[in-house]
Amino acid sequence: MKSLPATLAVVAALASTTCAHWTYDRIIVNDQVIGEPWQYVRHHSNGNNFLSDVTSTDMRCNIDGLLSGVNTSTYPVNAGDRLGFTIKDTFGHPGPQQVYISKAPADVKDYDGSGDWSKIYTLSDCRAKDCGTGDGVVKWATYRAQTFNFKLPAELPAGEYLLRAEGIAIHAAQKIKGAQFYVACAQIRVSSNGTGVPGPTIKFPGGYTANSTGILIPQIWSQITNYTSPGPKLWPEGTEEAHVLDGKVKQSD
Ligand SMILES: *[C@@H]1O[C@H](CO)[C@@H](O)[C@H](O)[C@H]1NC(C)=O
Ligand SMILES: *[C@@H]1O[C@H](CO)[C@@H](O)[C@H](O)[C@H]1NC(C)=O
Ligand SMILES: *[C@@H]1O[C@H](CO)[C@@H](O)[C@H](O)[C@H]1NC(C)=O
Ligand SMILES: *[C@@H]1O[C@H](CO)[C@@H](O)[C@H](O)[C@H]1NC(C)=O
Ligand SMILES: [Cu+2]
Repeated sequence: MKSLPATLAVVAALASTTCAHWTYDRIIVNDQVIGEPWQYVRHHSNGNNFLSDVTSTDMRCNIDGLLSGVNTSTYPVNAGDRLGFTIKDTFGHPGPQQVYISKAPADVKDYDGSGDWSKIYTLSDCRAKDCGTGDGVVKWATYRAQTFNFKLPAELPAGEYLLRAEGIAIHAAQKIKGAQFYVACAQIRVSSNGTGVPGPTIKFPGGYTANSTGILIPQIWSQITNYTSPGPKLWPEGTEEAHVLDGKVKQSD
């Protein structure tokens, strides 16, 4: 430990505490934090705890997240809007942030997330100047994030959707089931003239395995020099992973 650079030592210390856990309880629309906690995000019963079994249906919207849709409101947005989530309390472990979307066949309140999911956002390693340089190991753009924003693709067709935030902590990912998944689903009603076909898609469970790239990582997390996130390619085709946190929110009301 003593020989580690100071910044790495801080990250290492944080990785070993249990107060570093989180969940997602509100959405952000065009920089405005919307509503009350759990008003538009399905209130799961897992608190700030993580999931580790990628074969469980809990991977969709967390524990009890498939039941709580009836008690969750659906927020109207436009395709192309800037969306985001608030992180309760802090993204306190090393790893990426991802967002998936899945269209409900009818009212999203009743949707069990068993359909197709496409990935529309990944925030991964940090390549900005303020992440430091030097030893080449991965630094995380998610480090201590409390909010993050991304674009809802303009090509997304109109309809009701589950919008699934997924943070992955990799500090114990050298073992099977060591990766930690922090998951919550918002309900949105999308107005759009878009005619895109989201894909490639995966299912939850099914799309991830315990030994997928980015989930089982043989090397110790603090020494990896690159990171490949699990899941399908980002949609729309050609979308690149983000490497800089966009945590902007308006401070008014
Ligand atoms: C939904 O809300 C009703 C009324 O408050 C409550 O009785 C019920 O248990 C809730 N259901 C879930 C799944 O949270
Ligand atoms: C759809 O197209 C109409 C007509 O061009 C436009 O008025 C409307 O704002 C568009 N809706 C969205 C959500 O982009
Ligand atoms: C990945 O895990 C599955 C099931 O746990 C196993 O069947 C498969 O052989 C593993 N693949 C590799 C490359 O280790
Ligand atoms: C780093 O890249 C290599 C080559 O593409 C890949 O095999 C390996 O899984 C990556 N490491 C991580 C931690 O994603
Ligand atoms: Cu932890």
